[in-house]
Amino acid sequence: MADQKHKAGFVNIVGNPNVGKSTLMNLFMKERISIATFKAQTTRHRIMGILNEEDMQIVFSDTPGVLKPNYKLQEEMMAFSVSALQDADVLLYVTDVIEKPDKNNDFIEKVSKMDVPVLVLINKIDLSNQKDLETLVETWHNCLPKAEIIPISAKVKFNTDAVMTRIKELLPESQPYFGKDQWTDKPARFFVTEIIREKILLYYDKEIPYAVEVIVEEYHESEKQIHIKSVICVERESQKGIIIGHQGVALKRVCTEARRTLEKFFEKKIFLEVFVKVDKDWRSNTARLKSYGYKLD
Ligand SMILES: Nc1nc2c(ncn2[C@@H]2O[C@H](COP(=O)(O)OP(=O)(O)OP(=O)(O)O)[C@@H](O)[C@H]2O)c(=O)[nH]1
Ligand SMILES: [Mg+2]
Repeated sequence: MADQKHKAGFVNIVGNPNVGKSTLMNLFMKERISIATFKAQTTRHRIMGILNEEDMQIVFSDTPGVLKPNYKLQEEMMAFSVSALQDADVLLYVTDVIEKPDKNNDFIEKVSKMDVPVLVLINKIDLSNQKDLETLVETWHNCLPKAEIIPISAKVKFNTDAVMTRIKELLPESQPYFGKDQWTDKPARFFVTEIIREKILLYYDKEIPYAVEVIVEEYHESEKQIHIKSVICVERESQKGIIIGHQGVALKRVCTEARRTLEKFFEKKIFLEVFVKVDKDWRSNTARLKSYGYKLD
């Protein structure tokens, strides 16, 4: 169909923590672009996944879950989420069957004032029943009357194809925003830091994952292998001990699991060195946050 016009646009995924935003983006992208774990506040950045077809380019943005900031890092995370309200062509407001619709009224108020199409995706319906779901749909309809409400399950892929079809219908006519061979806005090093952070979210409790930032100090890629030197930064000396663990066992597990995931992700042999360093109170330090990439340009 030679005369068919090209469609392109920003499809931004927002919502509260832990509702399944990253899981959904990965499903749409058919790729594990954004780390997803059972812990809230897994996503800290705005991460783009670019889906290219011959006549279409969908630029998905996964964003941090909306919360009331308690420290500077969370303020920067919220700036990423709010930025996704500003340039969306289609907004996916993700909620789930667990959270209460009145949890973040200020953000929902902003969403209600948007002129672009909004799809409210009620995720995790595999955990609900027909009766409760009907009530929830009704509640969301009252909350955001202009939005389309679609119950889904990212886990069992229920209704997610229908969401994709709807997104394609709603996408405006436009030339592509990125090269048609580009699939993300983030460099390879970013995915290294995220995969290591994913292991820390999975294997450490309480405050530890939230006090961690991962940086890549060296990244050398050749045809068959990648050599990486990375540093896990924590806020205090006591956290350094916990990350390393008795006789280094805990850190070794992080290294081994991260290397495995990285090898799958990059489809190359990975040599991974990981060090641990104290970067005192980095989460509250504006200059540090900027150097770690948490400031919007
Ligand atoms: N039962 C069920 N669990 C789901 C579904 N979708 C996602 N999850 C789980 O929900 C948890 C959170 O998923 P994420 O994708 O990390 O959620 P998120 O909204 O990106 O979370 P933040 O980045 O912290 O804001 C993970 O344990 C997922 O496996 C679903 O449809 N059903
Ligand atoms: Mg996420």
